Order: sequence, then C-alpha cells, then structure tokens
Amino acid sequence: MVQVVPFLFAIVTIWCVTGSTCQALPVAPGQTPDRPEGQGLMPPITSAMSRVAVDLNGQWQHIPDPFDNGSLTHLSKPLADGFWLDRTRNFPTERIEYSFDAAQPISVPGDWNSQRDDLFFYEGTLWYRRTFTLDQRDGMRQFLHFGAVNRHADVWLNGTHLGSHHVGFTPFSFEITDTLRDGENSVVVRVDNRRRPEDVPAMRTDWWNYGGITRDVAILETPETFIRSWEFKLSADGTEVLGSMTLEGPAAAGARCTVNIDAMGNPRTVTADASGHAPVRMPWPERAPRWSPEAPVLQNVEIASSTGDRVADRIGFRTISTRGRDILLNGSPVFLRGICLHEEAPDRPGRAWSEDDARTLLGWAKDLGCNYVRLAHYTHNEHMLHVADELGLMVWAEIPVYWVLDFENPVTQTYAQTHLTEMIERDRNRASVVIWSVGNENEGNDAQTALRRDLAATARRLDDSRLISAACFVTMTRGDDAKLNNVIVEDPFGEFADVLAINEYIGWYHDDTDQLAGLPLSTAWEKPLLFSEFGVGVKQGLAGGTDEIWTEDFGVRFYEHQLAWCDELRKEGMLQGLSPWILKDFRSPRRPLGGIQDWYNRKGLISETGQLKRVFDVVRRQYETWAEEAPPQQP
Ligand code: GCB
Repeated sequence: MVQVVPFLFAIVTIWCVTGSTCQALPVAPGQTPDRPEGQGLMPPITSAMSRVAVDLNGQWQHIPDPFDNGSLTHLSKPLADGFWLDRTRNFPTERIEYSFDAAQPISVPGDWNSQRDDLFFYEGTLWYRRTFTLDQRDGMRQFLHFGAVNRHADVWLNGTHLGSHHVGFTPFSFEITDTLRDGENSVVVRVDNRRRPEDVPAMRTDWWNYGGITRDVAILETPETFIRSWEFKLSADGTEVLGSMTLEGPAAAGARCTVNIDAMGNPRTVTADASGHAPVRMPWPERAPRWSPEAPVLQNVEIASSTGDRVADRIGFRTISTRGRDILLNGSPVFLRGICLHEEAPDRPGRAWSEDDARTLLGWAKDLGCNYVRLAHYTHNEHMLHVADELGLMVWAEIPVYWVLDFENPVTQTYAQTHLTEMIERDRNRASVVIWSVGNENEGNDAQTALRRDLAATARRLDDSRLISAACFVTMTRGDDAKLNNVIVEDPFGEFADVLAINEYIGWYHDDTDQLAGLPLSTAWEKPLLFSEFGVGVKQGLAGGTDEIWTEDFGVRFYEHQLAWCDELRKEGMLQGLSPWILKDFRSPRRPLGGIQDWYNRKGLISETGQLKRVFDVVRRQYETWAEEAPPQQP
C-alpha cells in the first residue's frame, strides 16, 4: 500500500508526463491547504526517529545534473526511463549514460555545497541513490522518512515515484510497505535547490542556499495500526494535562491507549473515536515540577495502544502567556536573554544536523548566559529542540516567510502554510518552544499582512498554547537636526501578534549608536516587545579604532550602546527580551568583501572557526547582570 493518496498520485503522474520537467508542482485541486502533494492527508509521524528499522544515514552515490538529463530528453521532453530507474548495463551494446554504481559517494545528512569544492555555489539538480535490504516482518508497516531535503525533492523506491516535497526544512515520509522488495532495494532522490519566485523563501536570502538531503534518513517500522502522532501540554490555567493521540490503521477506531506520565501517578486509558483520535485530560498535581530555564524538568511520557504499539517521549510541562506588556512563564514575568542562530555546524563548514552539533551550539548560548534562543530563519533540525528542552532554553521557532515572497500566489501561500503546519506538528511537544514566528522583515502592505495574519490563525488553530510573533521592520522619525527622535513599532502585523518583535540596525546600517541613549520608543499596541535582531559586522581579531567598522573595538562600542539602550527600555517596562544577531558567523551569498567577509556574514559573536570575539564577553556580562535582577514588574 502506498501512502500517497491515489488521485494526488495520478495528478503527479499526469503532470510529470505532460509537464516540461518534474519541477515545482502546482497545488492540486482538492488538496488540503496545509498538506502538499505526496504527504498524504496525515500529519507527520511524531518522533519519527524513535522508530528506525534501517538507518539510511551514511554514504549515498550522487550525480550532479545541471541540465536535467536525468528527467528530460535533449529536446526537453520528459524521459520515460529517467535516472530514477537506477539502471545498469545488461548487455555489451546497451547504452546507458549514467551509473550510480560508478558515481562518487557523498555524506547524508549533509549539504552538497560544503562537501565538494566544485559544488560550493551550485544551485540545480542532483540525484542521490542508496541501496539497502530489509527483512519485512509480518504485520508491520514501513515508511521512508526524511528529516529535511532542500528544496524540492522527488523520491522513488525501486523505480516507483513515492511523491514530492517542496519545503526545505521540515520532515516528510512515504509509506513503502508494498513497494519494498526482497533483496536489494534502491532509493533515488532528485533534489533541486534552484530558487523560484513562488518558493518560501524565494529568490533572496542572507544565508546560503545549501542543497541536498540535509537531515537524517531512515526506514521506520510500525505495527499495522500505530500511534501516528501525539500531543501533551499543560492547560492555560496550569491545572490539567491536555493530551491527544491519533492512531492510523485498520483497527484505529475503538483502539485503547494507556498513558503513563511520571508526575501523574496512575496510568489513564482512553478509547479512540471513529477517526482514530483519542483525547485525554488528566489533573496536573499542584506540586509537580514545571519546566523552566532554571529547572528544565522533563517527564517520561509512555503510551501503549491495544493495537500493539508503544511510544515514549520526554516532555516538559509549563505555561506561557502574556499580560499587558509582560511575558509570563508559569505565571511569572520573564525577561528573554537570547541570541539568534542559523543552523550551521559549529566546527566544520555546512549545515548542522546532529545532536553533537546542537549541544555545541546551544552550549555556547548557555555560556553566553541565555535563557532563550531565536532559531532563525526556518525550522531547525529536531535535535536542537530536544537539546533546548534539556538545557532549559526557551525557543522562538520560525518559518522562512522572509523578505520578499510572491505573497499573492496560492502556491506560495500553500508552501508557507505547509512549512508552518509541519513545524508545529513536529515540535508541539517541546516545552522549549514558546513562540511561533510567521515572518521576518516583510513590508507591511496588504498582501504581506494578510498572509502573516492567515499564518497566525493557522498557528493558533493548531496550537493555542504558545505565543505568536514575527520579526518586523520599525518606523523611525528624525528631528530638525536629522537625528533620530523616535522609534515606533507599528507594522500592521502587530494587531495579530501576541508579542511584538523588531529588527533594528541603528549603528550598523544607518546612524551611530551614540544616538541610542535616551531614544524614546513607542508601540502601537500594549503588548510585550522583543528586539528580535540588532548586530554588527566584526572580523574576529581585527584591531583598530572604535570608529572603524569590522574591528573588534567598533563591535564592543556598538554592543555597549545597544545593551545600555535595552537596559533603559527594560527598566521602563518597554522591552521584554532580545536576541542579538547572531551567535556565529555564517555563510552568505550577499557578503563577498574579500579579506573581511569572504562569503561570511560577520555579525557573529563567535567566528566561523569557533573563536570568541570580544563582543561575546560584552553580551555575557550584561546577561549575567540581568539574570541576577528580577524582571521589572508592570506598574
Ligand atoms: C536582517 C535579517 C537577517 C540578516 C541581517 C543582516 O535584518 O533578518 O537575515 O542576516 O539582517 O546581517 O543584515
């Protein structure tokens, strides 16, 4: 049985035959707005990597294909026997002009740009192939799972097209129970990381467009009727655990699920309704420890179904809410001492993907004195969230509704909704996640505001237990002397946000930080405010005057002035947290300046090789001071 819904599969097939290439698929009629073709109609498998039967991480054969020879004839007609068939020569005159067996290996997970010098700037198509064997057990189902592929993926097993996925940073899987064969199986993945105007993100980003299978790949195994997803959280008033499980399979309706949570004493058994959905409510013992950065307590949660499935998770229970301008964690005001991060490896070039990477990156954030991180500008790998849960770091989780998109295009809207949905479905059991962000620096015109409004509504529908925000531009006014005299937070998205957030670059992209002292700031709404970004380009080790950009001295002066302003606003109750830009220097196609940038955005507090810049210590000292003070209370 193939999980791909038949009529969607038909659409793909027809499109692939009649279309010019197997590229960006239009949104199929009848498709749910938040589920792309190839995903079936079910949510992603929760904690997928706890069900691994065959680990497919490791070496895959790969063929770069800039001219799409694997999909198209020389006359640009669709091939009937493309590279997905993974053919080999059977007789001496058979002419097959590719061979995965003869191709070079490449590491998965891993982007291709950092693994081969000649693919550093490559944006195009690249084919992956991996073979494996699996002894199928009676009564078990198998799924081929990808943690993420950037950007557009088409997947075949033994020559059968399983489906496509068009969001570069979220997981997807296909059922392969009936496509597997005895002996050797061949998985082929066509990855295309070309930027398209309808994509999310679209044509321009200030980060590297790393292509490839960038996260874990595995064959998952489940019983015939299994617990596909689950969700547990504390009710808004903190008195109950609200849970739900969704079972999938022939015996889902009427199946029983027994839930056991450390802190709760007796297990609770509930019965699934006709659609396999089993909600549960359990009183939360008053004295049970809640999750917080100071005490990141996680509870063992175990679920056993009468259909023979058994899953376990470690979940923190806490509440997050707002009151006036305050952010309340477990009912008390909290000030967010944060830092932004891209998902780049701490000790080598390229994307981060492993638990070790997460421990190093988030360990640096802890060394800085953070209780909060902003995972910019897309959904990071799942290890980051698990490690954040464990270390006690609150998280701002984000989708790449970044700068300019084709906001009125239904395909763009679907991609944005899909990314948000898949992120929330994957991460809603992580106590660390306190904010879902639906945008970054989108100008406040009608189409942009409408998409962010719709995304905020989706986030609330899927998860009413977290706060919604977006990093926004800010309005600045000047006096007759041309100096800044007011900073106004008024992006229309503020109406739909729980928490206002602004990126400001006073002292780097314009003006001087000496104007910050005493600079008034006002907001159009009485809501909490975060500085989601400010930052300064510093080349680690570069000395010079405090007036010379790129030097460590300039960076120190910038941060001293910015943090002093934050402190003023904090004392006035106008600022509830910050996440300077950014923890570590990161690759960017917008940063060519030779000798200084060399294709790195230099706003990290740490260099790309892991060396601390002097600014790291300036932030660390301020965070130490704030950590010792109680957050100012609202009058
Ligand atoms: C921003 C963007 C971020 C950039 C940063 C910069 O406002 O949100 O993605 O990298 O500025 O360094 O210019």
